[in-house]
Amino acid sequence: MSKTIIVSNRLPLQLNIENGKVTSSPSVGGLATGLKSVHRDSNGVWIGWTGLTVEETEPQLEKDIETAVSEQQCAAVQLSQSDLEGFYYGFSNRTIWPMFHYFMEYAEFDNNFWESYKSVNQKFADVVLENLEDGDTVWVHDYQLMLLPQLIKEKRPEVSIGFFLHIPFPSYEVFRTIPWREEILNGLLGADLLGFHTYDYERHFLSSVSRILGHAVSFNSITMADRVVTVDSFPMGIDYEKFSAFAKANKEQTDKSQSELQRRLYHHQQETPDAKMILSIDRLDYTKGIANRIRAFERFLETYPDYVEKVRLVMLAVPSRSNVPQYQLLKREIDELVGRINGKFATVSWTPIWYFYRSMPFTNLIDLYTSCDVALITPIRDGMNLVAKEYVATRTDRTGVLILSEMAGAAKEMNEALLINPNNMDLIARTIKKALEMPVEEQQKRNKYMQNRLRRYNVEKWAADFMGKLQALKVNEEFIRTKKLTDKRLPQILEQYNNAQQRIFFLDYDGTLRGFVNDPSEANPDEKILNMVRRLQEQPKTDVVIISGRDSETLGEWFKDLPVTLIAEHGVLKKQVDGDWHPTEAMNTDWVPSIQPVLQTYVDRTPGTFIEEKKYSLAWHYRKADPELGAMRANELSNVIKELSSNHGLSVLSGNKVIEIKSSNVHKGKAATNHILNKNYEFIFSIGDDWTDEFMFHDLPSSAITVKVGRVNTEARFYVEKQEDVAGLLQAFIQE
Ligand code: ADQ
Repeated sequence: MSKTIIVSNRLPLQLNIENGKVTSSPSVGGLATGLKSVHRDSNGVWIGWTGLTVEETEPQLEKDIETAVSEQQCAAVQLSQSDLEGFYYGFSNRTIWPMFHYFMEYAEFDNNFWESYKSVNQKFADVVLENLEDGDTVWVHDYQLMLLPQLIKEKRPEVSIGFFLHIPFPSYEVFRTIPWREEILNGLLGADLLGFHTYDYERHFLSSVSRILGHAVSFNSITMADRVVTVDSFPMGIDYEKFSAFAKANKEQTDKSQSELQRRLYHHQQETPDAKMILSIDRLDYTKGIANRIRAFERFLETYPDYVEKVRLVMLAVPSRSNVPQYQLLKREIDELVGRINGKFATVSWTPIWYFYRSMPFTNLIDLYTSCDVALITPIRDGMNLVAKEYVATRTDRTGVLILSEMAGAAKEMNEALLINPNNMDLIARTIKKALEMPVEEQQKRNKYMQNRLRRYNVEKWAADFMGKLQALKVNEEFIRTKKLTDKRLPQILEQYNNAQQRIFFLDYDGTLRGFVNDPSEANPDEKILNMVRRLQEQPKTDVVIISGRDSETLGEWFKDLPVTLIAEHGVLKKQVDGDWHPTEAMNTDWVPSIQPVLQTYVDRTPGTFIEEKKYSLAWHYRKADPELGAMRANELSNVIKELSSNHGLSVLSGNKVIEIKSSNVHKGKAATNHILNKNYEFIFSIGDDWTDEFMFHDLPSSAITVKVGRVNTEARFYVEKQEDVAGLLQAFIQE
């Protein structure tokens, strides 16, 4: 049975070694919960690091550790102390983490970190490949493993691979400054499906791919030479039922069963029934805006002194990455700030900030979530932020107010929260006041909306959605693969070719016979192409037609020495061997003077674009324009022309980085079928790469051998992976 392999930096387990005995228990993090069914039901394997370095592992315990790990359906990647330094504390957390969170000034570009990142990604790849069987699916998680998809794809191209990034993907302007940007993008593009928390991160990623690697991006798919990669957003949820059930149980517990923390919190509420508590929970990380939050709380107390002794900030900071210098600095800054503010405002009976710097058991988290009237979550940048969602989920009576930074991915889904800019202290101070004074009905109304959404789109749904999409892509990919023109299929086609009395080839030019170049005027055929076409034409009983969107002058000039038929401008003009150019239909060009100026305004506004004037059509080329601006303007232009064209009977064709306008009812399909009318071709072959060739594939008789260059959706019966494969294919029909 095929299984799913999940890969993340850390394994979802806790190893306990006591008196030489190793045991393991599953850990309960959000990701582990969400992926439980993917992991357990498919008999899957989770691959990652145990948390113990090679140096920390006593040799006599190695076997027991392996057994304990495999009991949790996991497999370990062995990391040394120096791997950890370079790969984890180094490249992951001193280069990628700050860059992707827009803390560029914290980022270090160190080649040793990069080398370590590469070699550890390779270690992960080795363990994945060892565990991989036919039909398996691989799901890779997060920024520590961005090279892994490619490392797996290279070795096992048929394996379906998903990747999810848990942190933001930064804007192109930031990402482009990373010295290893191409390698990182190529690493990620080994996946078939790439998931992000929000559409913005997805957009940033697509923009980087298109600008840095130059791949064609359309909507949410990236067309590479031989594959299509899909990109989508999947906002991660939480285990809603768990949080809400624990919160209910917390309310119902007796004095005895209460935790120490809960007792303290309760005591505080009893003593000062009017006082309110504001909660702040995060890992101690500079992205979380903890210092800003404390300062904003100070501003609040200064601006609204009536609240002194009436409000307390309960702040939990979980120790994190304390080996990284920036985190040590931050720790010091927070300690000092808390000390200063407590010193400034404290009274005999009141301290404004309760500060805990430690990890807490789950039940204590629930104690805090359920006891606090307001949650103040103000990251400077955050991929998603699950704490915000958890707080709302635990408010079983629907009271409580969430103040949330706009810069957290969660803000995109939690519009009913009080959204703030984490750098605006006055705004945060005002919002704290607003939250404290919000009527209960309003609190409940807002939380109701958010709870409904969180309950519906929980973490399991998130995982199922991602896997569902990956599965759908796999099925589609398998279907497409059935059309691949493999060496196995070719003999049958050659047999038809050999048995036929009359044969004809329709060959598209750009993207088919010739690869794309930036300047279309420099794409003239070289000797190799001319030779091949000549020799194909020389085969007995064989005709060759070059059928292209090019203008007749260019096509005529390029192929002037070859005895082939030429069809230019997408079927508008035809030139038989030794004949002149003639329109294939009665062509009308009355529309040109009114449409030309419209195109001109697009050239003026879009640097790098130009108009090509053909005999019966106009083309607007944007290959050299900024890819996103070009695509946007192309879309706009095509809508404008469609509106204008109804009186003229025009059609607008979107080709590869070109918009072509011409009279309707003329296209390659019509031209090709007219050409074979009343002739007795027993073998018809047509090949092309773009949308305009689909007319040929559609209109030619169903017995025709129609071949698409590239594996995107097509009406053709077959496809070849890339332009470079075309010569080899045509060569098969050339017999000495
Ligand atoms: P984090 O940066 O770790 O995650 P977050 O999403 O808030 O941030 O998740 C923290 C988790 O830790 C929560 O589930 C919370 O309950 C738990 N937690 C917090 N304090 C704790 C404590 N003291 N003891 C035990 N558990 C505690 C990264 C990205 C986020 C993204 C997540 C998930 O930075 O943006 O939301 O991954 O994709």
